[in-house]
Amino acid sequence: TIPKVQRAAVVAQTGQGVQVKEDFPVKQPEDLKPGECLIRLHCTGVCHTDLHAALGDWPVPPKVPLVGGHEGVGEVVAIGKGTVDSPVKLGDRVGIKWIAYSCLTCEQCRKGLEQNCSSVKLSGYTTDGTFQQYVQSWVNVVTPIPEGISSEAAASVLCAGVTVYRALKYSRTLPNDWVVLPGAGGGLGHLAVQYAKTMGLRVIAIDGGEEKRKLCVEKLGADAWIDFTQTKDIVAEVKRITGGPGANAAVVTTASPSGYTQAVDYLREGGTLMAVGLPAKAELNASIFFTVFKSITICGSYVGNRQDAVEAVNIAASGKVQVYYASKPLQELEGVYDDLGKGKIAGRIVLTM
Ligand code: 8ID
Ligand code: ZN
Repeated sequence: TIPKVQRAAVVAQTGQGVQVKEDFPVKQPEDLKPGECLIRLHCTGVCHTDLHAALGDWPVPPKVPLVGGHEGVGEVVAIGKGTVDSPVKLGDRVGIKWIAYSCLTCEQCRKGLEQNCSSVKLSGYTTDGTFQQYVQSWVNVVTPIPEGISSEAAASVLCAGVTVYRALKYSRTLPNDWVVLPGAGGGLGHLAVQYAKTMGLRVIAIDGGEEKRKLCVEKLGADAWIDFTQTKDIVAEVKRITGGPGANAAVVTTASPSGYTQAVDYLREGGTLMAVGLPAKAELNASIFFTVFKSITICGSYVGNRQDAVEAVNIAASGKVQVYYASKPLQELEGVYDDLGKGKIAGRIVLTM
């Protein structure tokens, strides 16, 4: 049976913290429209995006009151009456990602850019997300979770994994190429190191501090490490590591603009900069002359579509990518935000319900 109320972490107004409520309403099965479903969540990852949402620091504001969260895994407990041809059934284990809903018929959806659907809904931003025990979703958009991966590990793949997998997929790199990963010790970055290795790339991990160095180099097998808090000339260091010409690509996943500075300068001719991290108010500074003269490509890469999600989850379920996470109860979300803001979390935090 589905309860009428539940535990949820609610942002009443952006910039004013989160309150954990025990009496937040649960969408009832009889209120689901055709195509909608209800998921009982096992757990949810906490992405730096959720902190941006709680702070309201992005140029596009979230809804309020807001239940954040977009890395949820749970099981389907209800499907809206009148739903036809559902790809999932009651009891299936599924994932909730940032793209909560896309129409699948508009121009962008037809092109596979479901992220840019003209009627897109975003989990934990424009529709309530996964920091609650029950979340309403859509049968055509949830990600099936295969056996061979725990719900906790699958959770972080649904945003962090999907996003870096897609960014690497479109980074125009070939096996043995060098990729630079500023933010490598964070939630997105630590998965980027592993997807990159799986794709046969050589990895230069950039982040700060001994814990993140250990994670990137000793646990995940990054080929080289640069501590941005200690290395003065990052461009020279990347060039030295690559034997002179610089890296073939960079996938930047820092939540601060500093991860972007000099990226164009340490790329070799023909290189690609994949912009992923979303600092609140920042401009991308690149020399127009050298962007042209070196034939540099600069791309924005935004989460991924359903196929990217299936591919990223399947690679993780095959054991090639491991999520390094610590579990905490949902009630500790506020403290997790503090740590994320200070850059203190190596890997991911996964909240249990
Ligand atoms: O679709 C997208 N493009 C997408 C999807 C998901 C998340 C974008 N994001 C965005 C988030 O909104 C956030 O702005 O990516 C950014 C990173 O998210 P995250 O991985 O969840 O954050 P984190 O765990 O805090 O990791 C960030 C890492 O960057 C390091 C920090 O030490 C941390 O490990 N870092 C920073 I801050 N400045 C750095 C610098 N100058 C740096 N590493 C290297 N050089
Ligand atoms: Zn995210």
